[in-house]
Amino acid sequence: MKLPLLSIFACISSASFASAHTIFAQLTADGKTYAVSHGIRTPSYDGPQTNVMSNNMACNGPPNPTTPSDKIISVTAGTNVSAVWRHTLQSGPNDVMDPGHKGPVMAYLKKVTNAKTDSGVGDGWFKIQEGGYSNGKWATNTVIDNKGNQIIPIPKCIPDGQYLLRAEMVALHGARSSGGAQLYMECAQIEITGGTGTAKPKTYSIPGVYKANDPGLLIDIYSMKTTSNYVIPGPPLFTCQ
Ligand SMILES: [Cu+2]
Repeated sequence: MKLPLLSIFACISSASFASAHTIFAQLTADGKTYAVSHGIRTPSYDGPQTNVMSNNMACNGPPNPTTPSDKIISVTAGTNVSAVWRHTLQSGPNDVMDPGHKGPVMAYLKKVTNAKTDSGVGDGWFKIQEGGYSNGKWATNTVIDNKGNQIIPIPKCIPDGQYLLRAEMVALHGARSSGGAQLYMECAQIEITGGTGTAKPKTYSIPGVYKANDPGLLIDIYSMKTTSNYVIPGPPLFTCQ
């Protein structure tokens, strides 16, 4: 008698998670909030990537095919931008993601020649923002509480030019088994001005920054305590000196 009941419960709970994924839908930069999908390669389906070795780790893609954008958003170096996350492209600020989706939040930049056409796949990425777990609260829940806004400081010391801005949220509710982490990411096409260009960030490849068995991706979050230490996946955070 117990097995069918458990199966039914598993179906219901995974269905509720499936309906509660998320998309980096729009960008706020230099005080302006752009329209949904303006300058961002958004998918119509809000599903995750789960294979960290896939090229679709860079800027999303099948099974969540993205739509190209012919827009580039101008961003001033040394300011904060906000990646705005929504459950779907039609959702509002109170529907960001199921709060049961708990995990780290990160942002990366890649300098490119043409932000409209560069696939993002391969070397060139550096991490400019990250949040993990502190005092019992996950960075994803901070974004949800902040109406979907992921605040990302754009370094002052990098060179001007076109970049891809990759914002990412990771949900670890299924991460007890390898490949169970759900990674959500989209790439915005931006042009940075006002940078000093004094720094040359060390860069990394996507795919490549994550391994399926990274301690931050293969983890039972339900066994964690308020004081538990959590290791954010990916390369070290780049900061200006
Ligand atoms: Cu989900």
